[in-house]
Amino acid sequence: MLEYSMLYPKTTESRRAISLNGMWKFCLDEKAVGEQEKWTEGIPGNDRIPVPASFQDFYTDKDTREFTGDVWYETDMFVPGEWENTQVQVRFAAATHRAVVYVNGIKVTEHEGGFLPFTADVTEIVRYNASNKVVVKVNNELNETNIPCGSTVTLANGKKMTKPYFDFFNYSGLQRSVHLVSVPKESVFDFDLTYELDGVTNGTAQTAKISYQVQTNGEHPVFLELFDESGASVASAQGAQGVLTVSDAHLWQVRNAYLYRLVIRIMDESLVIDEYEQEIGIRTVEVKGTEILLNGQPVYLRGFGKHEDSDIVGRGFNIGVMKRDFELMKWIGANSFRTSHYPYSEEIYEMADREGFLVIDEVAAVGLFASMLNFMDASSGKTTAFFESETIPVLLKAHLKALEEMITRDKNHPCVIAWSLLNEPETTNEAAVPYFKEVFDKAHELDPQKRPRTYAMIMNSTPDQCKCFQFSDMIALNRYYGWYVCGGYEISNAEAMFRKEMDAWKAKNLNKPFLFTEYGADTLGSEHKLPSVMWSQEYQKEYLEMVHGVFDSYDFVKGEQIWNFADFQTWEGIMRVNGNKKGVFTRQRQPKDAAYLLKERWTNLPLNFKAGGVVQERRNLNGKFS
Ligand code: BDP
Repeated sequence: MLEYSMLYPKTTESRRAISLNGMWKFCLDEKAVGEQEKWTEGIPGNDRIPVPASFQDFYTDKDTREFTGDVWYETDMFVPGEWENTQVQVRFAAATHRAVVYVNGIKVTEHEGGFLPFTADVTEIVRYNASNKVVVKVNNELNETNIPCGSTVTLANGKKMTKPYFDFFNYSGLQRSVHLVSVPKESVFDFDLTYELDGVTNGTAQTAKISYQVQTNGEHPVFLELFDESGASVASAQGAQGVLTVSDAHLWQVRNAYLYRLVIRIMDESLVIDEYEQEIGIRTVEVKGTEILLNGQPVYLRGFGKHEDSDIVGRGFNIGVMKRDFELMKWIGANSFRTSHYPYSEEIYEMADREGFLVIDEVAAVGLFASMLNFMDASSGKTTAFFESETIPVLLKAHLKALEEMITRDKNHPCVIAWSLLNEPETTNEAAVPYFKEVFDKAHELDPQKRPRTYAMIMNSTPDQCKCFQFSDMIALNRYYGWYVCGGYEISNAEAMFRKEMDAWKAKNLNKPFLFTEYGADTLGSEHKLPSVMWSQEYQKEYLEMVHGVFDSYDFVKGEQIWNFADFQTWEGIMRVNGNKKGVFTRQRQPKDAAYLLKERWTNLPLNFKAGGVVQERRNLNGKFS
């Protein structure tokens, strides 16, 4: 069990949450002297930087952008006097990739892993009704013992540099919100919900049973109450575990969400000791044969692999960009996305709950293939014996901990319909098998709803080579036939190879749904060419017509999430033109030509496309239809 609650900070009758977002003091620790020079009590200089944000893209010099090592942040926080006798915490929604936190010069916590929340209990350390100093040392080095994997090298000039085994810029810092929190001494720590529906018709269930379990740190009784969208109370229950029964329940549906408000209270007679509330959606999710079922109805996923990435703030949570992204996803007819390649900011899941998007929630286990060009290398047969390395046990420990943090944080979001436990690991070697077993078993054990588990499979994880696909409840393929393999005028060969692989999967008769979690072609928003060449907007469309035709030929393919929603920053190199350009939208969130082609297809595909294993009569949805 985790030492800290993963519940999102909220102000309620018993709780207080004060945002510490804003301008923080900031400095780089170029000589790694911070502790020695007592920066723990206050950092040098007078530079200020926004939190939340990645620190990299504000500055005009390259050494700062590429800085690898420790960076320090500092702010002052006023702790109200009336908070004495409560638990006082500082809560970081993320610190990438690891952090040590000091309050008034005293170390209060440290955390490894850059995309999940952690909390420092500062009850005994803070001065009440007074100002207190928070100092955070954040380190952004990459290694093979933490996720995401990569390495850190030292250049001839003595400066350090990261070499990610993944294709996105190593943005870092305090990229998500920070809160000062007061929670009663006796409080709600965690809760689980599972759903059972009876008599489902047209988005309602005659009866919905919500089995719950609430974890508190005290003995007082627990009460639950559920309110509908009009504010009416529709169910209540007493006890730390039990069942809430809702009659004529509105179901949470794809792009048609209905959210109930769950209020959990710990009571002492008529006195509220603690109160926590969260919006929840009533829905079930399961995989049956080759179907993905939501509320028992088959769904076909259409959408994106995304990134948290935008101009200036990098991977920093940007509420405006979040809004724009959801509007674009709605415009284009998407209904889902994968949080490639790390769990996203909590606000994004709240928005997906509200907008009815289906989310495949991915832990940051990317780069488990020791290559900076794994997308190329895997296509050419390179192997790196990754899972044979002696550091694997340490990596596995970090991976399992991140998994526990992610599932605990996200399990009550209706939008989360599946867990992605790795992205593009090297699975051509038996050594991967025991590692996978631990990770997949752990996810099952941690998730009260037992949602489907998957991992995104790299090009050389083919039916004859891959040793691990049996672990997935849904097979998720990342495929680049027509881009890394046989691009341009060779696209007809690409299609033949793609179909050959799909035929081999079909022959295996796995009786599981298949998803494409990645496919795409780099495209420069500036380039047009008739006839097409690779990188032109025309080629991106021709490529999509080819892959859509392949998808539509196989009735077990139950979803398509194109790579990528928008262009995004990567490390620099000959394979990338100021970033990865596979976006359907530019980094500034404007459409490329392919966006209109996708809109035409996705707004016409029925939600239950291919339901019942029948390839339905296909209209011209821009694939090559037979
Ligand atoms: C896959 C990765 C993804 C890359 C993509 C690409 O999962 O992170 O950005 O390919 O090459 O290898 O564009």
